[in-house]
Amino acid sequence: MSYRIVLCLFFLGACSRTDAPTPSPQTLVMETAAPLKPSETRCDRVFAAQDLILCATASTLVARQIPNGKSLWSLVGTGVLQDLIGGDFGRGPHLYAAWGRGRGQLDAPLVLQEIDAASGAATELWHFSGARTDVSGLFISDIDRDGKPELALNHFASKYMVKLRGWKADLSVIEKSEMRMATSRAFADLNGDGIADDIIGRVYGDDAQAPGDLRVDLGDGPLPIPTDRGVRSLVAASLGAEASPSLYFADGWTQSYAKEAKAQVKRARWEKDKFVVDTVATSPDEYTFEKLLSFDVDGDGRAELVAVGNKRCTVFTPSETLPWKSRPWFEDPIAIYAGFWKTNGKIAAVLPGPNAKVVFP
Ligand SMILES: [Ca+2]
Ligand SMILES: [Ca+2]
Repeated sequence: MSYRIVLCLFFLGACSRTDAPTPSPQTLVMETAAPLKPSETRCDRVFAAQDLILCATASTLVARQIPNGKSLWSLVGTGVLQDLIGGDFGRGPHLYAAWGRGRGQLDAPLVLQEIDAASGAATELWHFSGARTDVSGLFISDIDRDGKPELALNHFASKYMVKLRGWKADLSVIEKSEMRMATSRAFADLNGDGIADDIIGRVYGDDAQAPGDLRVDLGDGPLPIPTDRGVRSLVAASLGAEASPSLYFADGWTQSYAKEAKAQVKRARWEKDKFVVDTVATSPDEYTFEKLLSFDVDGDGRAELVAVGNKRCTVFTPSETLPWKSRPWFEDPIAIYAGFWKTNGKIAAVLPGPNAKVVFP
């Protein structure tokens, strides 16, 4: 059995393509002086946060220290680890882990934990038992336009409905309304007024046949951004000569994706008083980009666009000329589960699994 199949069984639901949750677009790039050893990432999923390599296998999370790989602590959660980030939203730096359903654990609750990175001591922030306990985004952003960051969890509240729930530093809760299949969510200041705007991408629309869509709330209610079909992933980033972030999104998702969809990245850029949309990147043979990231891959001081497609991970170099030039980074069916580290001044992609490997661009 291929690892992809095993992994799909493990993350039952996470690989069911028709209604799959989009993985969180946020991947932290950590700095480390020592090279990483693949043996340190032989697990189901790997995450980078707070100078730690965090490896999850079933319900167990192991934290190892960079650079010596020494096991620091481990903890046992519920179900499987669906997402993990490091950050500070006014409570000091912590790790935040979201556990949900998985293989053999279809009834597992969704549990959000705040973890002390030094000791592994975990505090439960929230607990939810629903029909579908899948996470489709965990991040720290200003989600209520008050200029202060919140911790935000985008999660399935039922089979098709997705809800964003946020916590302020005092743990008071912000609940946003549910939307069908709103699997991509981000907050970034797209119109340059200094306030983070609410970005919602959907793989499907309001019923089984309706295509997905994209909208941005600049503070005056949702503004539609034209798409061909459903949006599979997105990232807000300032690339090339951009002074403020544009929205980059993988357009074209459809129910018969293998036949009809073509992987493409579009850019929605705010110009004066409207969004202008261009296609900046395409793949010759993939049907979608499942994850979009932005960081400086080659160390030239400028961020590139990193697109994880259904076959490979590709680096696109921003330019005024469209489409952007691309170069493949690595080909792997589990590319979606890669973590990215900076080691000896170079970025490395780290792949988990029985054939764990470290790949430089
Ligand atoms: Ca806020
Ligand atoms: Ca704004």
